[in-house]
Amino acid sequence: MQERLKQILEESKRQLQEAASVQDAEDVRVKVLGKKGQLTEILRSMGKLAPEERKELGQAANQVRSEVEKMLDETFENLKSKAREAKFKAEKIDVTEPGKLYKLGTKHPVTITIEEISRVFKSMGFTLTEGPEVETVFNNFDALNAGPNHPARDWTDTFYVNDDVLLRTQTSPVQVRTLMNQKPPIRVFAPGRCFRCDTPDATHSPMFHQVEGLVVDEGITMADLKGVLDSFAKQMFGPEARTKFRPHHFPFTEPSAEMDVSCFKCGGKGCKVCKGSGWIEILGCGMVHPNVLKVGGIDTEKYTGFAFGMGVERIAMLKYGIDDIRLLYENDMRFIEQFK
Ligand code: 2U9
Repeated sequence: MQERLKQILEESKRQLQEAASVQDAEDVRVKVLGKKGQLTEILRSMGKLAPEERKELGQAANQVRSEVEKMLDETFENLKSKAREAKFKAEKIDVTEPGKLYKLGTKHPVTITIEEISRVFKSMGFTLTEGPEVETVFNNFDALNAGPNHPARDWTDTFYVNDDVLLRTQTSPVQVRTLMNQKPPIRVFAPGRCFRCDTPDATHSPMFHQVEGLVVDEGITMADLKGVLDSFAKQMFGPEARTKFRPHHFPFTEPSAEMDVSCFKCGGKGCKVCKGSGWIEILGCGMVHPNVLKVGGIDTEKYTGFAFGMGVERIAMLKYGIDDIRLLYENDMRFIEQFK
């Protein structure tokens, strides 16, 4: 038996020296010390021996077991550290290698313009609001005091989904929703995509963007409208910008006006950009018609309001000197990249 123990020890030693992987060493452990391992069997069979023999053999077997365990520990540690080293070698990172150059995209001029307009109105305490592009005919026309025969309702001007649903022709329905869901004081602006049945040309596109705004509170007058919109023009086009208001007509406002800003190219002397007039039309505005306030259940004796609307593409084209609206939608990177 002593001879067998010696043999197990020698064999384990040799096999562990030859072990090339953690699995090889584990196989040796199972073969010698596992449930049915060579040494385990010997230890188990010792119960049958005479006490004298048992003691002697027990000591020898335990000695072999502790030596095998020690060798196993060393081999495992050794193999694991070798595996770690090999892994580090394989995953070595050359920190001096030049990085990949990723091409950074740029913001679209319409996005830049919406962000600039938004910054100005946010600074004046307006809250950004959004709404669906597919709207009800009620929110887009009826609520805005556009009578049943209003020309804009014509199917040739509007993309109808069915008799009651359409693609919004302006962002006004967003403010209609606000009027119906909120109580004054209201101070919101709504940027977004709009749709009209227009054949594309240098100044028209069937899809375009607007920013509209709405203020409703006690004691709001035309002076508030002029103050806010003059301040907007100065923040958007520079502190030297002047504004003037010309009477106009919209069904949803009364009185209504269009606002011109002094030409930011020539300062008002007259040039190609302002077509010699010194003024550039940039938005429409007015005091909210009482019929529109009533849709939101607002007491028109107590509250008044003003509203405005502007075409984003028009402002972007004026600011960046773009002479054809279609350039904005062609996705030509050589064009887009100029607006960094
Ligand atoms: C509510 C009440 C009033 C929004 C307004 C304009 C004047 C306007 C045009 C500018 C150029 C549209 O893109 S454009 O063709 N818009 O002139 N929009 S006042 O008035 C509202 C909106 C909602 C509830």
